[in-house]
Amino acid sequence: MSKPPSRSIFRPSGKIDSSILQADPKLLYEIDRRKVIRGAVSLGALSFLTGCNVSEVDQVQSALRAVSTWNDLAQSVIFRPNHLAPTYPESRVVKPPRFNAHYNIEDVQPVDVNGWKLELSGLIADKRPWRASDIYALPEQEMIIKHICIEGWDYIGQWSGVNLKTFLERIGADLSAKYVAFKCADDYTESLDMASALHPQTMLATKYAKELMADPFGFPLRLRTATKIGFKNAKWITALEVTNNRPQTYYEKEGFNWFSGM
Ligand SMILES: Nc1nc2c(c(=O)[nH]1)N[C@H]1C(S)=C(S)[C@@H](COP(=O)(O)O)O[C@H]1N2
Ligand SMILES: [Mo]
Repeated sequence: MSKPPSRSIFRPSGKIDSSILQADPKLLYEIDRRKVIRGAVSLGALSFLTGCNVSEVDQVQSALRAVSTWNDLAQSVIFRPNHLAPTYPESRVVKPPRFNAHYNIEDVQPVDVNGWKLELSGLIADKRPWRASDIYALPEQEMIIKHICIEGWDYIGQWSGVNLKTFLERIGADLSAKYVAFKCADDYTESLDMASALHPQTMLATKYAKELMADPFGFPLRLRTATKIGFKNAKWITALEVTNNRPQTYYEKEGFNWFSGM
């Protein structure tokens, strides 16, 4: 057996050198970000850890994918349910928010609030759908938090809306279920583990900087959580399901880690 070169898989900057492995950049990003194998990991060590020949890209990719799945479990184990993420002063709020979606802002389909409903399904006692006006009447919380997108940008935003735990209690959701899943007015889907859904800084947001949220930012209802990376924050929500069998999410199908805590 030829000995793999002892070059580090990390660049001097500490980032994984994806050119070495030619593996799926999203998986490498994920593993790098979560620092799962941070340290002086060499190609030799990687072949030892994964049990595969690092020159076989497919083998390395499937091993890394297994790391990402394992990472969901590890992240959920280390998640601290009442540990608060940093908040910021109002002077740092970016107005308007920075837009992102997996398509351009010109292609956002405006939501007609009169026809809009939040549909409920799954392990919920009261599945009556909600109109926006009824959601606006719920008690509000406000938080000024940082949104971090995996594309490498961030902004500080000021969000208000009903705390998700308060809402789940109100509809009689089974809080011992594993997941809360969302469908959106576009083709987007997302879901949260229940512990993150019940976190004090997770809300169904309706306002940005104290004003009703504008169309590109998720009008009339979006998720805002301080404990997850940008893409977990589903915009233009139309349906909420409480379930033990979560459907695959949009970015998960694209190869990103599902838990994506921060
Ligand atoms: N419905 C829907 N929600 C979505 C997306 C999307 O394409 N569709 N993009 C996600 C991504 S990748 C990011 S970074 C944030 C962007 O939120 P913002 O417009 O407030 O910056 O929305 C997330 N939620
Ligand atoms: Mo994102």
